[in-house]
Amino acid sequence: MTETQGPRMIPEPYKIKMVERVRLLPRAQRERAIKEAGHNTFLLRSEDVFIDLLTDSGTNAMTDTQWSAMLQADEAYAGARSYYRFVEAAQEVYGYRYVLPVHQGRAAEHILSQILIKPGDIVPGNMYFTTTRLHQELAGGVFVDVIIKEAHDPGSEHPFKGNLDLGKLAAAVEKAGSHRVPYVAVGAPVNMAGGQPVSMENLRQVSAFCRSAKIPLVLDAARAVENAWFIKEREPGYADKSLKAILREMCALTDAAAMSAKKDAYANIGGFLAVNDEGLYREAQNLCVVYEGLHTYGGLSGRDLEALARGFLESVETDEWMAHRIAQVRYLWSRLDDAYVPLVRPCGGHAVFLDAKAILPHLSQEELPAQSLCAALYAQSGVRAMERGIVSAGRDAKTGENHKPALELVRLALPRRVYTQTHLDYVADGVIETARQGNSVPGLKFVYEPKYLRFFQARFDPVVRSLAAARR
Ligand code: PM9
Repeated sequence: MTETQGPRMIPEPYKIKMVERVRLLPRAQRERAIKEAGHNTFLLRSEDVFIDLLTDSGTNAMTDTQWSAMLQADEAYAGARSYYRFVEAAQEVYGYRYVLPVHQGRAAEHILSQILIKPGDIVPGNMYFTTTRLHQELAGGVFVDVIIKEAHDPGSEHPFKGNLDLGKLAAAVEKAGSHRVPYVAVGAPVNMAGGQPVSMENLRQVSAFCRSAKIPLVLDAARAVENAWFIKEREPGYADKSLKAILREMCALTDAAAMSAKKDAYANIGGFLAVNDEGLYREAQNLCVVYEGLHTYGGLSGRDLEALARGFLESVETDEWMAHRIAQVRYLWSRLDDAYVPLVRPCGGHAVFLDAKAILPHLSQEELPAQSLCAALYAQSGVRAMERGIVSAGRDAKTGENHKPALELVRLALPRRVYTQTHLDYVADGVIETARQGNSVPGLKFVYEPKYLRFFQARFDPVVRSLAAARR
């Protein structure tokens, strides 16, 4: 499907061999469940969720070939055949020289940050990601956002809203001094901006800048195949190239990658840290045994390594998987757009993002509109979504003040190969109805706020407003 053809669905390039029962609780039970979960969708039991769009991370349905590869796993502690298959597949698909398995993306971020960042360093990047920024901060660094301004505007139709602003990047490096910039981080696509892609042209310019400043460029490769799809679709000169070739071209412009393989690789767990520099690889291998396990399994079983190895190869063996995935996300996006639900535009790769500020204009950002909308959507429909606004943004590490992101979003992330068009129609109806009743949705306030990555475990209570305040 091309963009100009609109939201028509294309048939699934697979058929279903095994199913898992889901059930829709009655409304009164859903209201009780979300209250018991402290109005945080992360704290719901999954059996109480009808359609689970919390995340596309590790929630994918694997192919029969991935499952059968798992049976052939070598579970040796050291030097397992499965390890070599994993490394060779990752090298073939992503092209980096050295690949270190880790249990998931944040483990790669942890090891990389511990090795490269020294207290007082800055790390420029295209919009923060929760776990990435935290590991940079725990290592003593400060994240500096250098994404283009359009990324902070949900209504901007810029085709590559994930792009880095070269001017902002150069200014940040100039201000800190290049010796205080251990690396530049590029997420492609940018999760927190709405799954918005980075163009090859921009990657090329950023890469040239980093190489001339002798600063390594590190790719967050979690959904890089999705980014390759957008380059193919939107950037002149790429329409006839395979996703595999585009992905390799993207990676070749960077020096290393932190990878959460729970997304593009259609697996349930896993990740890697990939680098071209041998010295960095040796240091990473060494920290791996401290935090993850031996460098030939990195916290993963042989079964996981096998599923991942197949997953890497299958993610780019045909463009059909991605064509269908993007069509599904666009279908849901278009149904909501047709009903005038405020959304992040244009439609991104892995999820549909609702503009909670616009849907609940009666709430101030301190009343946590996106968190409130997530809770209301679950109560209305049994659909689980994720807050991506002020709660996710957390507090400034130095001042303790809340970060106040311009984007206050609810994310409906689509697990790969899990839900059907009928499920998406149900979700659309639930969102439309929740948005329609928007002004009756109460705000929320923290009653428990953990120190790190608060969105995962925080608890909330509804804000009770006086009648006079509600009328204002
Ligand atoms: N992303 C997501 O739902 C998992 C939970 S939310 C923290 O979007 C990027 C771009 C990600 C990501 C996880 C990680 C961390 C790094 N980069 O969850 O540790 O989207 O495997 O990866 C989630 P892990």
